[in-house]
Amino acid sequence: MSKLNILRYPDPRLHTVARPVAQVDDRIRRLIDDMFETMYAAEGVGLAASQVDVHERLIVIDTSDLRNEPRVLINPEVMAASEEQVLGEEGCLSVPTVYDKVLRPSRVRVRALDREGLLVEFDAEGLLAKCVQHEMDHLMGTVFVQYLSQLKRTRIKTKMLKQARDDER
Ligand code: GNR
Ligand code: NI
Repeated sequence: MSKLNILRYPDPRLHTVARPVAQVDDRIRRLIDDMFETMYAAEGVGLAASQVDVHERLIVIDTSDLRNEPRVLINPEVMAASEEQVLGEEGCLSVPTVYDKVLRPSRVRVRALDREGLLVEFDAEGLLAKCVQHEMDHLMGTVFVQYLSQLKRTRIKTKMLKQARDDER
């Protein structure tokens, strides 16, 4: 297994639209293992393949407290979303140190393939619902800061570019 490099906003590659996974094979399962290693090392609750510069529709998630409930979503689809929306705090491993509120449906029904290529369908609410929607946005090339005001986004870009410069020293 290997830990992968996570792209940082405003890297333009984060805005690539991912294509469906054609075949759930050993190559995809190796990528899944590497993504879990990367996500757990970074202490995130989810990671989209887009964030590690692989533009295929694949997400790993673990929203459990004990970090022992890995969940794989391949070619995920939202089958239904609640009318009710909630404002929830979000963060992103591609935008470290930035947290802000985003308005999203409070519950979603999701259909996807698992690591064996089998169809799974489940209802998500709370942190899992936020996380699934946040990760599916990544697959569409959207980073949560795009929902914030232009002023906030400009400030975030400046902060990220400064952080990247400081990291190089
Ligand atoms: O670790 C993460 N926490 C989080 C908190 C609220 C809503 C979404 C997330 S996902 C994020 C990891 C990440 O960047 N996934 O793309
Ligand atoms: Ni993210």
